[in-house]
Amino acid sequence: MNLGYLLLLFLSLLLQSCLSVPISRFYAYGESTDETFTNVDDESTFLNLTSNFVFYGTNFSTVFINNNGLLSFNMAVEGYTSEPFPLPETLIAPFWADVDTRRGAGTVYYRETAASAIVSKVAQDIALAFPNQPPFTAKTVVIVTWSEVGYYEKNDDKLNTFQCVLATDGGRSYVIFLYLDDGINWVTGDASGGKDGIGGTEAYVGFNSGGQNATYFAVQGSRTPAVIDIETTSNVEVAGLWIFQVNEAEIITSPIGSCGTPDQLYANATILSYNTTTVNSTATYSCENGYNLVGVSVRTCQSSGNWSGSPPYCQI
Ligand SMILES: *[C@@H]1O[C@H](CO)[C@@H](O)[C@H](O)[C@H]1NC(C)=O
Ligand SMILES: *[C@@H]1O[C@H](CO)[C@@H](O)[C@H](O)[C@H]1NC(C)=O
Ligand SMILES: *[C@@H]1O[C@H](CO)[C@@H](O)[C@H](O)[C@H]1NC(C)=O
Ligand SMILES: *[C@@H]1O[C@H](CO)[C@@H](O)[C@H](O)[C@H]1NC(C)=O
Ligand SMILES: *[C@@H]1O[C@H](CO)[C@@H](O)[C@H](O)[C@H]1NC(C)=O
Ligand SMILES: *[C@@H]1O[C@H](CO)[C@@H](O)[C@H](O)[C@H]1NC(C)=O
Ligand SMILES: *[C@@H]1O[C@H](CO)[C@@H](O)[C@H](O)[C@H]1NC(C)=O
Ligand SMILES: [Ca+2]
Ligand SMILES: [Ca+2]
Repeated sequence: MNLGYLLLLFLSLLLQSCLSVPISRFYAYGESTDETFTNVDDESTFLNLTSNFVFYGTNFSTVFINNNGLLSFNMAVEGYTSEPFPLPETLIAPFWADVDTRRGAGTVYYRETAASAIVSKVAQDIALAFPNQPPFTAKTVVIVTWSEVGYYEKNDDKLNTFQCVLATDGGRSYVIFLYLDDGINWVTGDASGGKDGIGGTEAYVGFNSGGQNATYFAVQGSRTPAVIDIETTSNVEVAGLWIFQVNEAEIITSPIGSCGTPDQLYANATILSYNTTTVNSTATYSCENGYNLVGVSVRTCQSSGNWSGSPPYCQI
């Protein structure tokens, strides 16, 4: 390893630590403003909305909040093991896995609001994610926060903190997922094949239109071990922040960071650099001196939202 490489590594770590989601980046939540949902396992509640939320082209007036990291329309969904989309239910999955808040392992906060501070924070986030769209003024915003939640069965040794924000002006609708810096520490419950919150069937992150021929959008890493690092990935170049437009027939991901952080499948081939995560960005991989790289050394962010090729590895 030479000095230039170490410097690059240091700078990229520094950059990453600045552009992450601390608790102060979350939308305001708490006992004084929100309804809470605590000391439960697979339960659900709902909010009747003051303004319809348009999702995959359909108006919904009620949103169900399911304890297991999942929102749904039409009905509550109590499934605790994530299933691969497409599914018949209409779903928004910030982190669908077996949350268990019994024994005081966390709280789920939720509320609907049109407070001006929230509406302007949403406007800023939408402007960040969709810089070419006209300004957005939400009529209503739903904020659901899973704060330091444990996992089935009654485990509190590892806790997750994440938030899901729904915003609509009656026409355009957006969903924002926020994952706390270092805030995702388990991905599976004991009844989903996991042990100590790891392994088994991991959490799913994405959107599902529902119905007979459902369309869906899965965030890369869903239902894989990689989902434990979701607080380090992004589609807007802020680690842990994901922003989507959801009212059209297809989910629209932010064009500013479409590929997310490039993946490093093998520990022995490290990512030397990547400029951005937008379309046409490049990620360069390298090996230590004396080793040869097997596979492509440069991957390009494609408009499909995937890095081209697959991660390389190193051999003597
Ligand atoms: C929510 O809306 C449904 C259907 O319109 C109604 O039956 C129910 O009473 C409402 N619940 C609350 C808490 O407002
Ligand atoms: C949804 O409701 C709005 C009014 O809130 C209406 O203008 C719009 O046409 C409806 N859209 C659909 C797809 O039903
Ligand atoms: C779903 O797709 C099948 C096969 O393409 C088709 O026969 C069916 O009519 C579709 N159903 C709906 C509700 O669109
Ligand atoms: C992008 O990668 C995902 C899996 O991570 C895969 O399901 C999808 O088909 C890929 N898309 C394209 C266009 O290659
Ligand atoms: C990416 O590069 C291709 C080929 O050079 C070009 O056609 C396309 O417009 C570029 N896309 C963006 C978003 O820059
Ligand atoms: C990233 O770097 C590559 C190679 O230098 C360059 O071709 C590409 O345009 C850059 N992309 C962005 C988005 O800066
Ligand atoms: C690097 O990792 C790959 C995949 O695990 C392995 O096949 C390869 O032998 C490793 N190379 C070295 C030099 O350890
Ligand atoms: Ca549960
Ligand atoms: Ca993590």
